[in-house]
Amino acid sequence: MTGLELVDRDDDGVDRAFRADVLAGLSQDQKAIPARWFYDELGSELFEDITVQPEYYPTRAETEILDRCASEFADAIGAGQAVVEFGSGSSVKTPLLLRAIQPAAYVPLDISGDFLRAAAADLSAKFPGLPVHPVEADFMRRVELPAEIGALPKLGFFPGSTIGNMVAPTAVDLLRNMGQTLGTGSMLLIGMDLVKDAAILEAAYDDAAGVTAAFNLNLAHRVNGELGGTIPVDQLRHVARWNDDFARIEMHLEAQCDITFEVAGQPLTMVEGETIHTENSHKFTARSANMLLLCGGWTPLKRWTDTEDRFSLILAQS
Ligand code: AVI
Repeated sequence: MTGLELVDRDDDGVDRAFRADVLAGLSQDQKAIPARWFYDELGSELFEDITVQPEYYPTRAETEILDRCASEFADAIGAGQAVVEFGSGSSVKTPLLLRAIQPAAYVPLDISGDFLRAAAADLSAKFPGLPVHPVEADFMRRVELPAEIGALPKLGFFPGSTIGNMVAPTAVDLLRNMGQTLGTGSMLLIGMDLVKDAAILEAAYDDAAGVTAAFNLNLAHRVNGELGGTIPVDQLRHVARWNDDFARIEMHLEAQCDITFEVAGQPLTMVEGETIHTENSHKFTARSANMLLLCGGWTPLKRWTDTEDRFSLILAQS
């Protein structure tokens, strides 16, 4: 998710939005950097690696649902839909859905042209007769869909529980924008990870192989590499903790001693134990998921979970 084509860079090639987010976030009492900045090339590779770690169950659980409940998806959704995927499809999940429901067209939507073209080519090869219309756009906003799919019924597909990485107002805005993009009467199939034992959740975000730690620390390396930062990365440690009040896993980078550094010429300090908050991953109950969807203008129709009740896929209508 490098988003090369839509990036606004200054004369030195620095991504202006990245610098603004990092400088604003590091000047707060609780230092923070938005999670969207994890996904440079290395961060995207590390994320792919996270999804196959034994402790990280969401990808396997969601894939299991798509595989096991294929005929139920077909019954609930019906054939002939234009499937609009928010974020380019991964190699496994999207084909499972497309095979299950036999759509009339597939529209991958992503801010990164590179990811988009790769996903579109991959899907075209797997489904030779299926019209594929990639759209390069920021799916957090309302998007104009290709004219070719204008007359078709629409199914939005938003797997992975990426909605969980947003605080409630942002999630509601996104759901409302998805409704506007897809139109009244359209459907949405959305992945939402479930609340469970804190130990299972914390392990999923702090795997024994250290891949999630590397993913988190890569953000500090990225700040150093792209914003002339001098963060002593080896003095930060990855922390993943369950916040029960907000039903979310939080990832932080914690200073192991007092440190001073610069970012884009700005002097900064952290005392021992102070953290940079880098990600929220909200977990849902059936009720809280329904509530969020309703706030976003979607009526839940049906819900599937994996055999161990770890993850849910919800079908909703606008
Ligand atoms: C992309 N997103 C749904 C992942 C999650 O589980 O919240 C990101 C992630 N962060 C650490 N591990 C995975």
